[in-house]
Amino acid sequence: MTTRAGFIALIGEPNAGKSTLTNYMVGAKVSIVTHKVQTTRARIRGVALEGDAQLVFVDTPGLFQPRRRLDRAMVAAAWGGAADADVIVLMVEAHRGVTEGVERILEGLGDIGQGRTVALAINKIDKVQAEDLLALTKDLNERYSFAETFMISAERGHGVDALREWLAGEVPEGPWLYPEDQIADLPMRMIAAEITREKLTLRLHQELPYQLTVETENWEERKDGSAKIDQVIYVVRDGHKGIVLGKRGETIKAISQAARLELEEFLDRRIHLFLQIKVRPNWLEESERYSEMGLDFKDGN
Ligand SMILES: Nc1nc2c(ncn2[C@@H]2O[C@H](COP(=O)(O)OP(=O)(O)OP(=O)(O)O)[C@@H](O)[C@H]2O)c(=O)[nH]1
Ligand SMILES: [Mg+2]
Repeated sequence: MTTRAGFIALIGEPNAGKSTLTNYMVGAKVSIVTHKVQTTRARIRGVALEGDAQLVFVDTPGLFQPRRRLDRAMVAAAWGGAADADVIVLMVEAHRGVTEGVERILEGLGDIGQGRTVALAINKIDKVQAEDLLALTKDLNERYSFAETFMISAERGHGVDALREWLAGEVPEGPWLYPEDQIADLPMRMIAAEITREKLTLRLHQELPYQLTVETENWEERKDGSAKIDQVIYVVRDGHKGIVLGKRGETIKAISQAARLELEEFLDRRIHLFLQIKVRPNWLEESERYSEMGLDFKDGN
């Protein structure tokens, strides 16, 4: 049997639906999703099978104009993911069309896309009318020479099978890159930290989600089959600590419970989750925080 395998980088503006598509392709939640921009911070690989092909989807942070060190490291990670991939899929939101952000990404693709297969996936088609889609497809294809255009709804799974089948034919012949039963290559402690960060992002407002990070500090397997997980939430200000705690600790309690339930479902066992909040005014400038997130600190220079 000739097998095929390759990396498929999903790139696009923040919120385009890259993580939603990754999860749909994998058939499990390997990357966190929120309605807020800049949810994904590092490259997350999720594995899917299509016939004899193993498709390794590389979910990347959204591409935007970076201001802080963290932003720059995220954007560098996204372009790095594209540069290492066999196929690049640019995801554009159907209802937003060609924004300035999309224009900038098309410029970037002028270099990175050279000699690589680049496809266009117009996502969230459930939000627009068919005639708008045709106009957008035409417009984007006049601006860049995409190998193929797909119209999809990553959330509902519309058009996704056609994309997966096409990708299976595009990745090179070769042995599979991961064992057959592996769905992600993120360490469990990192997935666990991401789940907690998702719950924090969903519950907290304004800048706060962007100014915190979560790390799994300790993971203890217990004899009864359960696991005890200790995590630290780093925030930059005392005031933020108060907000994360909430009145009488209600906010952190709700976050902890939501994260624990999802972890239990993911791991199919009982979890004891302990969250601690630490005020660390400078964590956004600490290289160790970046390596914990899977980012290159130097990229932020
Ligand atoms: N209506 C609709 N919403 C979608 C679709 N795909 C994704 N979404 C929503 O769009 C939002 C952003 O989705 P994500 O998958 O987190 O987007 P992302 O591109 O990974 O975002 P970043 O990680 O911030 O770059 C979430 O609220 C999703 O539920 C879709 O096909 N239709
Ligand atoms: Mg994402």
